[in-house]
Amino acid sequence: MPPASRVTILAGGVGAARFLGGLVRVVDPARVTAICNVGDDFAWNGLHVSPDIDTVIYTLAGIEGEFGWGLRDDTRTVLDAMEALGEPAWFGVGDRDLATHLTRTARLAAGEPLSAATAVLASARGVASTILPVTDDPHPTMVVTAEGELAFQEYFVHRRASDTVTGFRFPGAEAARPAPGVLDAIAGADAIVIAPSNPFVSIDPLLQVEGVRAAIEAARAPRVAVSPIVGGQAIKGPAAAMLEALGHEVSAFGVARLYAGLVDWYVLDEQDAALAGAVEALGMRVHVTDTMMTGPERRAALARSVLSAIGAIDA
Ligand code: FO1
Repeated sequence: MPPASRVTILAGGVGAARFLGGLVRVVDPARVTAICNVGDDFAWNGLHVSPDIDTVIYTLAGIEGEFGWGLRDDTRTVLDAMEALGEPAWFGVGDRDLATHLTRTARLAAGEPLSAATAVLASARGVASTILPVTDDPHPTMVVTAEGELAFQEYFVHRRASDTVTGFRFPGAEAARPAPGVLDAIAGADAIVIAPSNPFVSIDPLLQVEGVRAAIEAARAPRVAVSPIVGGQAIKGPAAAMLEALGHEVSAFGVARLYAGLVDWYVLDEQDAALAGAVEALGMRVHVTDTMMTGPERRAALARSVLSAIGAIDA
């Protein structure tokens, strides 16, 4: 690829982190910018936890936990001790992960914006890519369910995504401004990738921040989305259940419809090759490839395949 190529990726949780892990094996990591969702952020015992940012940093540093989040081989001495004190322990913060949350919270308390604290944490882990929160402002995702409105981690971790979802609310969206570097990373990119992330709770919160959707629409670079749904099922998480509950087709096509007008290309897994015509009819070009990211080689192969399809690297 030309040495100057810059790739900007809209990132949610584990799926995005895995794609990024492959991406930095095929392009210069320093030319990669991840714009991360902060809708999952929450206060854990007074500490500011940014799960999607940390998942991306840990994965790029090669130290992510066995389920894709948290730190590998982390211990839970503090969590166990808190549980013994009668405190809730449904959110599994490990001992070494705690260091990240303490550092972030201290920096925020000292007046640094989240983007600055994130840069410090990424650099300390040896991550050469630019990791940006989409906004420095509070921008939580609220999940609307039959049981009422739930903060994202309450819905996802505490209640194990068991409630039927009827919608989402982003109470911070109107006031949220893009973090420094976000709009430039979109405007200056040579390729823009929407990661195989949940369209409702990972990608939509990014698009809700003022100027982000417009910047993508105006971008000169090819824009590509990778389907997070394969064979009618989410690779990870509640995306398929959300599609169904909200009345969308539970398929890669159902997600493609949400991105119509926003991307030039859509990437389908080989299992979903039969959907290519329907997706093309939405006005997107289709690339069919193996999107299962079960190891470092397959992740790199997917990134290479996607970037070469859209002409951002030589095949
Ligand atoms: N996900 C879980 O399913 N259970 C947990 O106990 C949990 C703890 C946790 C701690 C730190 C962190 O950065 C992420 C954590 N996650 C956990 C993942 C988190 O809920 C993410 O929001 C989701 O993976 C969606 O991206």
